Amino acid sequence: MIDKLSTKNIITWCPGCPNFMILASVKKVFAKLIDSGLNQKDIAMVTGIGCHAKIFDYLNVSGFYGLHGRVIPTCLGIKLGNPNLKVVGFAGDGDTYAEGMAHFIHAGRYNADMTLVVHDNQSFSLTTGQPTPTTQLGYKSKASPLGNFSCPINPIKLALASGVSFIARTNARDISHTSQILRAAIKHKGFSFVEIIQDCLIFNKDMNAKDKLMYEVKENRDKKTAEKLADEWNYNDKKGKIPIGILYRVEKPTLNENMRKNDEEK
Ligand SMILES: Cc1ncc(C[n+]2csc(CCOP(=O)(O)OP(=O)(O)O)c2C)c(N)n1
Ligand code: SF4
Repeated sequence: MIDKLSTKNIITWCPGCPNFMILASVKKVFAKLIDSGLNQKDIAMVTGIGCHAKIFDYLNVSGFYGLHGRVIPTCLGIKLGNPNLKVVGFAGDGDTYAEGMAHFIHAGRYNADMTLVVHDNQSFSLTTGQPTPTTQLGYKSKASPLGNFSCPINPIKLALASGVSFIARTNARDISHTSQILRAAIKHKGFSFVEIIQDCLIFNKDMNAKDKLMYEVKENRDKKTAEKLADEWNYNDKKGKIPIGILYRVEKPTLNENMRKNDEEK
């Protein structure tokens, strides 16, 4: 099955880039879903623009190679147009938390049944390493020669505040754990957000190699515990612990269910 998900396109990620591991995890999950009865044609993928987005060229899945910052609204449009599709968006941290930030917040409120996978390398890598909203203070690049002046945001806390119903974090290098979490995210009824910590081997290398800080948590359904887990790492340094796994999950009506209900009540 995995072979049917591959394309003949030449992969242009830098050798050793953890995006290769993310691609392997996604193929594993899609292959399992298809083996258990999902039609390959019923998966729709959306990407932004960035190194992460090249995954579109390497996966034999229908979809939309979208605009930078617009992964979420594109996914939403596809889901509203055909609620039977499994819609999965792949975005960068620059993509999601800079130009796409408003969409991320509203996605939590809407709770459409779709999945957002953020390849977080704390850098705008395709455009040669400018700081993104998750880049650490002081990071020097061509675009920030005096060092980054702004504190990073914490996307897990933001997702909690926005009402996201499934929030998870994984390590790109751990294919087995990442594919397990992605599978749970895709099966979740509602908006699922998976942040994949993905080192960039070329830009913002100071933030790489955090594997030793990471530890797996059991699926958590308690909001207060989720807030504590979110606070354990601030994206600004390589201190503290970095919890990975399903950090928060709650069941609530999806956008399509709410729309149907309002329609029936008319
Ligand atoms: C609407 C729009 N804004 C900005 C750009 C320029 N742009 C293309 S890729 C990119 C950086 C991507 O960074 P990120 O989303 O973090 O992904 P990465 O390359 O790190 O995977 C930017 C700013 C664009 N192509 N289109
Ligand atoms: S620039 Fe960074 S994120 Fe992009 S392919 Fe190379 S290693 Fe991967």
